[in-house]
Amino acid sequence: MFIKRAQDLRWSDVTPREHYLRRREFIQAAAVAVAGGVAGLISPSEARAQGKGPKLPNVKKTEWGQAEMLTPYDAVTTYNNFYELGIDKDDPSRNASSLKPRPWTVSIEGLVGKPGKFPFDDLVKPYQLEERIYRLRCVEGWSMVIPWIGFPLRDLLARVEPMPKARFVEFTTLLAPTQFPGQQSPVLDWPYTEGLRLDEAMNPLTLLAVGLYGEVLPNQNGAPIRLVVPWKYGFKSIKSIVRIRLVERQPSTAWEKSQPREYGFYSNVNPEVDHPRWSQAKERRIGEFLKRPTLKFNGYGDQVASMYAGMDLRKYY
Ligand SMILES: Nc1nc2c(c(=O)[nH]1)N[C@H]1C(S)=C(S)[C@@H](COP(=O)(O)O)O[C@H]1N2
Ligand SMILES: [Mo]
Repeated sequence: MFIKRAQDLRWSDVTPREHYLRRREFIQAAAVAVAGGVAGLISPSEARAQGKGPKLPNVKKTEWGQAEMLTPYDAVTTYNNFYELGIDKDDPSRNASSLKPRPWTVSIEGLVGKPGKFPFDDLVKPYQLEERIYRLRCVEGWSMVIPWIGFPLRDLLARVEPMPKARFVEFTTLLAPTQFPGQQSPVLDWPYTEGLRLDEAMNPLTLLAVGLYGEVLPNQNGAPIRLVVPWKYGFKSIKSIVRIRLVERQPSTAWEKSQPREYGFYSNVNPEVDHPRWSQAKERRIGEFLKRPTLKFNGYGDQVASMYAGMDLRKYY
């Protein structure tokens, strides 16, 4: 999101760096598209064979996204935003092995009847893993279609019994500068944090992902467990989660702290509300050449729009 600058730099100082980065990203995106083949995109039936890592057993197929063409595995796993592993798109895959996703513990705390520190396997064991093909729209103006594997966050929340006072959920990424070289520079106020309103967290679309393309989640995609909130800009889908806390007040988020005018708490995909520095009306689907129009709520309005009835989405961006 082009924020790799010292606090004291002025607008005029950073513009050339941004142009440079955007050009670089375009070139990288084009290279990824070529690597994915002429058409760039693949059908769900072609997709199963794509993964290269350990397979996840007993995954239930679902109807989600079956009509979509998928972004090739190589693009999904080499064109990433994961600032803990570096700020360029190819850094996370290059630096992926520095992250140790096992053993891993997720602490669930705050306003819940049954808090606990859950070793990864215990956390996941009760749930039937399912595959859901979701669109992911990055605030930078590109998008992908990814076959995620996971389970609804609401099932985990039900298990820990939220108290009536709980209104928001805060998520935190692992803080470990030895595993995450990016945390050795103050690019963001580490650890990365994100938040959802409780009804957003309980929405059936909101997924905790532990895999993609039939395999265990690659480190660069947020191993071992990350959020996927498909109607919001990609940065809400926080990676490598170690803490989930239920709270009464709206939590602050890493991007809001960094650039409050640019990145709000809600960050619903919305072509009608531009980013202060660029339009959000269109997007480039990685693997395609022409831009396509961006859909409100990333096309998931039927499932989520009612949560925002009566809210001014320009104010609550
Ligand atoms: N902890 C953490 N989570 C993160 C990020 C990050 O830098 N750190 N980047 C976000 C952004 S901007 C996007 S677009 C998505 C990208 O997910 P992907 O690499 O799996 O496609 O992850 C999001 N989650
Ligand atoms: Mo993003």
